[in-house]
Amino acid sequence: MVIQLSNKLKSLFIPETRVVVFTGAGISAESGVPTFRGPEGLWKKFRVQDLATPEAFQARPQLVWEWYGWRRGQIAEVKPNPGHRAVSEFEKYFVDFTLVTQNVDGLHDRAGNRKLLKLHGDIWEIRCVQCGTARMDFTLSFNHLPPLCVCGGALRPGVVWFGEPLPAGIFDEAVQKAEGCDLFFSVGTSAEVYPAAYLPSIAKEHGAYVVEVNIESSAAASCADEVLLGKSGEVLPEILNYLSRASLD
Ligand code: BJW
Repeated sequence: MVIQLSNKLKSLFIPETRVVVFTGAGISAESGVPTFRGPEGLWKKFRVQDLATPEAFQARPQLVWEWYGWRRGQIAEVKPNPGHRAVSEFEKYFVDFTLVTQNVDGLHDRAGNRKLLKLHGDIWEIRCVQCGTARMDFTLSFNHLPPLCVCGGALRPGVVWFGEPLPAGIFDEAVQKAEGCDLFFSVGTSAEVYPAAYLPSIAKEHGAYVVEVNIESSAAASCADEVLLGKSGEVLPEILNYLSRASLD
């Protein structure tokens, strides 16, 4: 695949450029993780209010756990794809680099990214609703649903449901990075869920060059300087090629 990049974008391919990559479910689609809002998206088959709100968990914790157990099982079977791997190479190339993800699947960690802000938590984390203790737990099935904490409280998936605040300090740090970057990539997100969806326009308002990578234009396109239409697993490795060539020049 050959994609056309503007000269402006190519001129930013130097290690000193401050870069933020903001990702959503689309980057994991090619690994086989379903997105939320596409024709095959999770929210076409399941109701948000039954599964992804604190009220749903309070009313039917077992159902919510079963659904997250099914998703954990799906994610355990898949691997990071070339899009994830390209983003982990970006982290090595740019001196000031931040990955801000809405994804909970852990595929960016598995691809090797370390400068990572997770806005919506992590499906592999479990947290007690009573004492707040959290830990990573890669167990696929539990003896009792909901599993219980040593304090006796119910354990829940460490993700952010609708109506819940984002993890303390994480969104503020993402805003700070968006405000201070020169180049902002919005990758594989519909940019419909707030406050995360403010980030592309925050970056733009503070002078960043904003590039969207998506199979179709999203809400983020309205503030993008450049829209690269295509699969992130093809477009991002292509950008990495340009970076590698730029570093040889
Ligand atoms: C490809 C591709 C390929 C496909 N290559 N591309 C204004 C301000 C603030 C809040 C609000 C507001 N307006 C409304 C709200 C409330 C609400 C909200 O945003 N609602 C909207 C739906 C209108 N927000 C919240 O409730 C948030 N919390 C909050 O606001 O708290 C306030 C508060 C403060 C203090 C006290 C109490 C409360 C929380 C939002 C939590 C979102 N949670 C989820 C579930 C996570 C757990 C789980 O996985 O189960 O997060 S919902 C779901 O959407 C998930 C995602 O991270 C998120 C975003 O979805 P994403 O990643 O963009 O996926 P899709 O499917 O939408 O898009 C995929 C894209 O990929 C598409 O564009 C495709 O084209 C593309 N694509 N294949 C490239 N191969």
